[in-house]
Amino acid sequence: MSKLKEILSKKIEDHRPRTTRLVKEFGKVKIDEVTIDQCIGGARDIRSLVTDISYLDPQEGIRFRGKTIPETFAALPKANGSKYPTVEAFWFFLLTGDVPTQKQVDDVAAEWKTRQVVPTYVFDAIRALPRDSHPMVMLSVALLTLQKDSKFAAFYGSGKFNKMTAWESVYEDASDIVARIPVIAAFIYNLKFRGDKQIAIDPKLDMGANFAHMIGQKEEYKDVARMYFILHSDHESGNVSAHATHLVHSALSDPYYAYSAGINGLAGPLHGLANQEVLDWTMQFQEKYCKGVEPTKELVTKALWDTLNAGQVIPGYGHAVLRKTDPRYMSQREFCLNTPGLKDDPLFKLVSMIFEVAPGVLTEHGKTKNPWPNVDAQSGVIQWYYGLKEWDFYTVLFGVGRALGCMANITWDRGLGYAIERPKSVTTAMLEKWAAEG
Ligand code: NMX
Ligand code: MLT
Repeated sequence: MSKLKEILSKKIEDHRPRTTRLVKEFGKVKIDEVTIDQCIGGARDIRSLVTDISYLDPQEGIRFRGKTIPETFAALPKANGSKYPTVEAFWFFLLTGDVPTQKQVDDVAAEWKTRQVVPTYVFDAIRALPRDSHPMVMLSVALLTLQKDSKFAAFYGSGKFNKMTAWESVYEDASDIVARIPVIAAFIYNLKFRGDKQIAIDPKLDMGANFAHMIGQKEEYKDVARMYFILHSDHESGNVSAHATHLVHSALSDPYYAYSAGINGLAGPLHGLANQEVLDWTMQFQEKYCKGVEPTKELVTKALWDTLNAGQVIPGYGHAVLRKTDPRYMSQREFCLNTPGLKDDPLFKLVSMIFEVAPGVLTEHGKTKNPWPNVDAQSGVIQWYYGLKEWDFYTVLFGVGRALGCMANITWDRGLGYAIERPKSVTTAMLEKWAAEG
């Protein structure tokens, strides 16, 4: 058993009595009530999921294991010669809640090296798809292709299945997925956008650095990858990708089925695909409004109103929970401001101008509860600057990062024996009856 798994085993053992006690002694304590608009309106704000991996405060934004983004970056051991932590260090932290020592990070890195080799049949399956398939389809199919070797599914089918130890095989699949997904993503990128020029894994590199290497990127991109994967990892468990993963796994579908479902949800334009939509919107703005002229706040304002008046959303703005600027937006903005070249990049300047104007326009428009930017408004511009201009690929990057949160969550779901998820539905006539009764 790996060191990380040993530590996790103890953490799960220690945690179980807390969950058992809450259900047994306090199971009927009310923590929320449900209104008709919540029932029709996407279950917004209903407290009905439990996770200790991350928590999203509407004003403050995300905390991973109790730490804000700057606290997380400051606390974790850094990659060699970098200001950013390795993804391996972050994985240890997400799973256990402990800041790892360098030795513990090295152990995770060594464990991932043994897991990261992707079987050839996965690449064959991706190649068999029409080449104009969306990269998210390729990623989802790749995960399903790996399902046949699921250790959780094998354990379930072994006749020795046991609820207390089931998490151990989820951990195995989850670790395989987080170690392999950057390799699969790099393969998809190279296949679709680099004329199938594939680059072999460099076993000396940490996960973020190896991803940069495998897609033929320059040295500076290594930090972009580390930062990006960590920032996109988790956003508590009600967001579409995490919730879909949790829901599917709650039926004891293995992590491959579960995360493929999560990826399918992430591919939606109101969720992860918004980052490619942001670039699309910005490029269309330049094309349509800035022919031969520099962008101005007036032009941006006009374009925003044209989008809203056409009944469309402004991609990268608004959020179901957040009520202020997403700290993941600010963290990426800070990266841009601290990177010579990027700071003065015309696209970054335009995105910053949109940031100055859009909240006012959205407030005046009066529909959205949150006029501030979310993570997706800032991520594409960084990729673009480093030459990764194929924005169809951006949600795959999101999916590589989100695997960390989703896999940590379902490992704990099994550790704590969470039930199959099955909310109750009602009919419209029932709602009308309760409405009439007041
Ligand atoms: N532009 C225009 N209208 C908006 C926007 C926006 N950015 N955000 C919300 N609204 C509208 C929304 O469509 C709804 O209209 P209607 O009553 O006609 O249905 C109204 O404002 C109320 O919506 P909210 O309660 O503020 O937002 P909700 O929680 O339903 O949705 C999002 C949250 C994120 C889906 C929504 O803000 C949105 O569509 N944003 C643009 C897409 C985006 O950036 N998604 C990425 C989210 C982050 N991620 O990575 O997943
Ligand atoms: C996310 O990172 O999942 C998005 O911000 C959407 C959400 O939290 O609902």
